[in-house]
Amino acid sequence: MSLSIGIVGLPNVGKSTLFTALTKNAVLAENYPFATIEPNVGIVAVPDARLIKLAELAHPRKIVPATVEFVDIAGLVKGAATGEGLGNQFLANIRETDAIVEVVRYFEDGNIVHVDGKVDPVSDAETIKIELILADLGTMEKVVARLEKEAKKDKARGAGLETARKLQAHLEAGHRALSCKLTDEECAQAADFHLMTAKPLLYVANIDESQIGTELALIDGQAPIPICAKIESELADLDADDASEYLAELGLPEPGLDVLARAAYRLLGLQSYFTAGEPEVRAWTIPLGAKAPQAAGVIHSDFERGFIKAEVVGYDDYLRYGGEKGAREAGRLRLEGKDYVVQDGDVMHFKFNV
Ligand SMILES: Nc1nc2c(ncn2[C@@H]2O[C@H](COP(=O)(O)OP(=O)(O)OP(=O)(O)O)[C@@H](O)[C@H]2O)c(=O)[nH]1
Ligand SMILES: [Mg+2]
Repeated sequence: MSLSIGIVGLPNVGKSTLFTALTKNAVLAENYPFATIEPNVGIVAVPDARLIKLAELAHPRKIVPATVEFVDIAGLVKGAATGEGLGNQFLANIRETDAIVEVVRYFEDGNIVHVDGKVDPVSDAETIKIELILADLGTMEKVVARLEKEAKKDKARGAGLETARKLQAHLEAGHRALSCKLTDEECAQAADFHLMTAKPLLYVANIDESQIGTELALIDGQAPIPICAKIESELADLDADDASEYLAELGLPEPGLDVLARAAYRLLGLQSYFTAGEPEVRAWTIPLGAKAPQAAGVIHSDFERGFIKAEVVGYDDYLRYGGEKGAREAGRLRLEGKDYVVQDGDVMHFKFNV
């Protein structure tokens, strides 16, 4: 499962600064060096300290973290949906991402122009919300026209038309598609429309050093994740020791990027399980509630198709008994079948037959 996140926001709020910090961040990333697909697409390792602990016991040749793809686009401005600025043409680049991170400017800096003349997070977020809704309305206009045509020829093919109209009305009322109540079937149809406002959204408050530790007001009912993009990009240039010293100086327990990665996982209802052996210790991304065969399928579809059983050691047991061998001897290695609901941090081996 390749998880992808689009970065949006007004111009000059620090999107590219955050993107650069994310993609420079070398934590565990040697197996995924900043993989540039296009200049604005970066593959980022998901920081997970558990990988290091597992590696201390399994002595693998390499460590492979889970990854997230970030896509940076140009800033959106008021009127983007009707052709103002550059941003709107780049929205297409993030149409197929799984989630959106919206960078909102909190930092004050007279040298950095704010497009609307003053720093106002709530109003800025409202501007972006409106532009994204307008972009979605543009999409829906085309979708509805197409489905109407198809429905005329063949009723069954117009099945999504009602859903499309429902979403259109919801967007016209000024709401995000995400808040539209849909049945499972309607949801499946709506997925084809690739609406921006149907994606889960995280706000990142790009703050000043002086704002570290201050409480931030909610944006549209959500707590923003405070990140000092400028500091993060400086941190990314330091080696591990210097970075932790710098963090301590600033009074930060961990880099903001780690907080962001975790928040994104939570937002999307994801978790990790691990495989640990001599070739590699590796994190795999699965949805919360995934069963063993689905987890196996993330490694290879054959593993899912021919799933027989899984050998599972809980993360804590793996550490407590010094690895797989110890856990097995202590009777803490379980055999689980196809209905097993995988737990975050499980260390797993799959038996399969194809
Ligand atoms: N003082 C201060 N400046 C910042 C901070 N983050 C970014 N900047 C500066 O703000 C300017 C714009 O940052 P970018 O990251 O390019 O902004 P952007 O959102 O990508 O802008 P567009 O791509 O034009 O939409 C740059 O000069 C950054 O150095 C911050 O936390 N504090
Ligand atoms: Mg930029």
